[in-house]
Order: sequence, then structure tokens, then C-alpha cells
Amino acid sequence: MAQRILTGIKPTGQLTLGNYIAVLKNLRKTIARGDSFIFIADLHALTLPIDPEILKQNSIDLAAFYLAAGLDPEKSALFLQSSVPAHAELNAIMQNYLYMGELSRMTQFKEKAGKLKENAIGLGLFAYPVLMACDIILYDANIVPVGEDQMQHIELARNLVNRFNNRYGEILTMPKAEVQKVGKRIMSLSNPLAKMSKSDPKGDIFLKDEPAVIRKKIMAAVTDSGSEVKFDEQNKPGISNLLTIYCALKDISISEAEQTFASYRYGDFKKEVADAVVNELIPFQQRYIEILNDKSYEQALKVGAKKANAIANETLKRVQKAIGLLLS
Ligand code: AQP
Repeated sequence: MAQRILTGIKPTGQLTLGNYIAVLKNLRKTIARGDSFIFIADLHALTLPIDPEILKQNSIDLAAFYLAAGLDPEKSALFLQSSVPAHAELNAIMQNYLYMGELSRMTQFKEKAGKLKENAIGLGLFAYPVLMACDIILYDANIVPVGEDQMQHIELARNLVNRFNNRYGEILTMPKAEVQKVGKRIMSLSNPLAKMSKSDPKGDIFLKDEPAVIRKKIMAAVTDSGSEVKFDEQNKPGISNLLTIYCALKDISISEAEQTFASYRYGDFKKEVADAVVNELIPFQQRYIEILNDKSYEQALKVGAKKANAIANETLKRVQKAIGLLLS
């Protein structure tokens, strides 16, 4: 079977360097490998409270960022999750094939729900992995590029596919997660033990940050005692995170970078990391601004939604037929 690639980002906040390294940096290469479906997960963004105007603006930003990363809307489908109703329809079906026990074991749910009062935990937050599995299944995706934090959800989607196919025959395609070798989890600059994430902006590098801001953040990044630039996540999580960022952006191995920086002090090393980030993001930011101004994302989203709807509706029908829904 041809390669089908699916990847998405939630428009919940300003995109971070973590999102860039996980999805955007290699987007051009990834989508060249087969048919690709790249989406803005706006329904997922509703799982925590979000202001409507901010959601709209974030969605536009994200579309522009995907295009700035090299997505060609003629070749790949770029779309809003909400513009393909089959996501919600398949979700209504698939929620019967994943169970409360397994959903309650999801780390991301526990982390996010742990920050909320019990009466403020929405059903959508709990059932998030069901919809995510549907996002993948609808496009028969066999390759799903993600950061490491999403591996547990992909595993659940794989369980669902197994369970469903065992019962109804080979209806669904088995997805496989793909994580970057270097950079599968970029950590916060202020707390290198926590993931860099949009919802916890302290310690983030945002893709829209000005060069001076990026440099300031990296120079102020929490580092560790000692002076040697060495990868040691246990004892040197701050330096290890900066090394990871550097290597992910430069496409080199950790040991190559360790050799390069063998005689560096922390301050000089941080300057090199800051240069690498700024040099990577400046042209990317310029393309993003051009796209925002020419509004080419509008047409791209329209064309993409059409392509995505066509494929998603086929899969939905296949599922409906398999489970015994009478299609009129
Ligand atoms: N720090 C990270 N390191 C590596 N990969 C990351 N990803 C996110 N953060 C890192 C990957 O980026 C893709 C899109 O992420 P997302 O939109 O699903 O969620 P998020 O950026 O991780 O956002 P938050 O802040 O945790 O939650 P929200 O957005 O709900 O506030 C995924 O492939 C993810 O793995």
C-alpha cells in the first residue's frame, strides 16, 4: 500500500520550538514520501477552555506556519479538522470500541485533568484519544509523525484498529508513529524536567519570537552545575536539552556536537545554540509573514478540505457498512 501520512497540531496557543522540531522542520521531506493529510486540530483545541477569537487566530497562524514549512497545497491536503464532519461521525462510532479503563490511564489526560477541579474536566478531554484515533483512521494513515508525548495515544489507536479488525475483518489501516531520532521531546528552558508546551508557556521558545528574545531566553536557560558540555539527561538535563535542540536543528548526532563543543564553556555554547535557532527561524518567520499577508492559506484550506472530505467519507462508509449501519 502507498504511504499515507497524517499529522496535526492543536491551535491552542503559540507554536513552540517543540512543535517545530516534531512536525514542521521536516515537513517538506515527510510529505514527499506519499499522500499526506496535514490538519489543524481545532476540535481537539476545545478540550480545554479557549477564547473563540484566539482559536480563530491560532488556526490561521497554524495554517500559515504549515505553508511556511514547505507544504504544497496542490500535493498535500491542508485542512481544518472541523471542516471534515466525518471526524465527529467516526468518533461517535469508535467511542464504543475504546474503554474507560484504558482512557483513564492516558498520561496526558492525567496531567491535564490534574490541573483542573473535578467538575471542570470535560468529557472531551477524557475522550481525546478516541477522536485522535479517528483522525488517523479516516485517512488510512500508516505514518504518523509525532513527538514522544503522543506515543501512548498512537498505541491506543493501534489497539483500536486491532480490536476493530479482529471483529469485522481488515477494515482499518494500522498506523505507525514516527518520532525524530534527536528531538523527540524538547524540554522547557526554565524547567528542563518538563516538556516545552504551548499550555505552559514559561520556558518556551515561540516560533514568532524576535531574534533578540530568542537569544535572551537561551542565554537565561537553566543549566546545571559543572562546566562540561556533555549529554547526560540525568545529571545535566538543561545542557542535554540545549544539545538536543542544536542537533535537531543542525541534523547532526549528539556525539558530533559533544566533540564540537568539547572545549566550550556554557556561555559560549549557549551563544552557538541561540545562533542555530535564530538562523533557522528567521527565514521561516519571513515566509510566515508573507503568507499571512497574501492570505494564500484561505485557498489552501478550501482545496485541502475537499480532498480530505472525499477520502474521509469513503473510510466512514466502509466502517458504517462493516458494523451494520443501513446506508441510505
Ligand atoms: N516539547 C515537545 N517536544 C517534541 N515534540 C513536541 N510536540 C509538542 N511539544 C513537543 C509535538 O508537536 C505536535 C503537536 O503538538 P500538540 O498540538 O498536540 O500539543 P502540544 O504542543 O504538546 O501542546 P500542549 O501545550 O501540551 O497542550 P495544549 O496544546 O493542549 O495546550 C505533536 O506531535 C507533539 O507530540
